[in-house]
Amino acid sequence: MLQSVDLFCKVIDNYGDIGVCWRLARQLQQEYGLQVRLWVDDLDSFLPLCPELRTELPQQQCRGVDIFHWQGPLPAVTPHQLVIEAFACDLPPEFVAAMAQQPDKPIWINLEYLSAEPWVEDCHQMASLQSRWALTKYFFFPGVSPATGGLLCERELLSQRRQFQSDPALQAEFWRLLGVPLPQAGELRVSLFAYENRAAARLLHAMAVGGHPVTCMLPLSRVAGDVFAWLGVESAQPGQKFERGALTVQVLPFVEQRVYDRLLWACDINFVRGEDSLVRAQWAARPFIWHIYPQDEGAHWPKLDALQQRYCQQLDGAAAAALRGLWHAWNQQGEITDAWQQFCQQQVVLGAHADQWADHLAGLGDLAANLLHFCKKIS
Ligand code: TRH
Repeated sequence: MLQSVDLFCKVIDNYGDIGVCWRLARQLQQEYGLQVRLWVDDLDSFLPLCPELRTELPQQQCRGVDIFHWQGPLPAVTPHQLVIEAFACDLPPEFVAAMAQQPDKPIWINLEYLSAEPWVEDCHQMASLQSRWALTKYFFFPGVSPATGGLLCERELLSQRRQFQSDPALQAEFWRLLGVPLPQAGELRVSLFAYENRAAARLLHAMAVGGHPVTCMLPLSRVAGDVFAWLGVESAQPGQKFERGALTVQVLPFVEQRVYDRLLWACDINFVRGEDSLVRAQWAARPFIWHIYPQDEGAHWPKLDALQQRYCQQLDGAAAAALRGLWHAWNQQGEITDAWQQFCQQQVVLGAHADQWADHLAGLGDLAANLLHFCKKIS
C-alpha cells in the first residue's frame, strides 16, 4: 500500500506551480494519510501561500507536510514509494539514481499542466521508458474531460462551497473578516487576479461608466500596477478603497488559499489567471474570465480556445459568444468595453452554466483520487 510521496516543484515566475503543488501535497497528507515530502526550489515565492514557512531552513514541517528546500545537491534520502515530478521539472539525476537502486522501484509520475486540448487525452497515463535507469515514467494530465485526470478538489470543497453560497450569514462574516462592507443591493462584485494587462484600464473605465455599481476586489498581484495607473495613484495598501464613477476598487492583501477560495465563492464574477486560480474559479461555480499565462509566439491561444470551446459546449449561442469575446479581449484580442457589457448581460445564463459545469467536473472524480487509483492499477 502506498504510504509516502516525494513531490518536486520548481517555481516559475512568481507563484507558478507551487500553488498547485501545495494544494496537492496537503490533500495527499490530510485525506490519504500519506507521508509527503515537498521539494521546492524557491521558498520566497512559496511564503505568501504558507506564511508560517521559515525560508532560511533547509527542511521543516508545515501543516503535516515535510518541506525541503530544493537547492544544490540533495541530502541523501531514500526515495518514497511515489515520486511526482510536477510540470516536467526534471528530477535531480542523483535522486533518479537512488530511485533506480530501490528493491521496490518507486512509481514515477510526471504531473503535467492543465490543458483542455484534445491531444491531452491521448497522452494521459502514457508510459515512457527511461532506459538509462530501467525505470518507467508515466504522464498524468489534469483535465476537464473523462479521458483525463480531472482537477484538484479536496473532499469537502464542494459541500463547503454550497453551504457558503447558500448562507448569507457566512458570507457576511467573510466580508467582515476581510474588512470589506457587505454588497449593496444591485451591486456587482468582481475579484481581479491577473498578470500585467494592457486591457485593464479600458475594463475599469467600462465598469466606472456602466449602469450599475461594481466593486472590484483587488488582491495584490501583478495587474495591480495597471489598476493603480488607471486610478492615478502610485501605489496603494491593502484596506484602501478608491471610487471612480460607478466603480469602487477595494485593495486586499494577498490572502491564503483557503480565503482566496472563499473570495471566489463570494464574488459574482471572477478574473483569474494561470492554472490553480483557474481551477478554483471553476469550483466556485461563478462566471469567470481567464487570463492565460502568455507564451512566445502565441502558443497559449490553442490552450485558451480549447478550454473555452469545451466550457461552452452546452451553452447557448449568445452567452457563448459573450464569454469568448471577453476572454479574448482580456487576453489582448478585441475591444473590451463592448465585451464587458455583453458578458454582464449574460450573467444570469453564465451563472447557471457555471453551476452545471462544476457538477460536470465533479463527475470526473478529483485529481488526487484519480492519481492514486492509477498508481494502484500500475503497481
Ligand atoms: O501563479 P500563476 O500565474 O501560476 C501560473 C500557472 O501555474 C501557469 O500554468 C504557469 O505556467 C505560470 O504560473 C508560470 O497563477 P495560479 O496558477 O493561479 O497560482 C496563483 C496561486 O495564488 C493560486 O494557488 C491561488 C493563490 N492565491 C492566493 O492564495 N491568494 C491570493 O490572494 C491570490 C490572488 C491568489
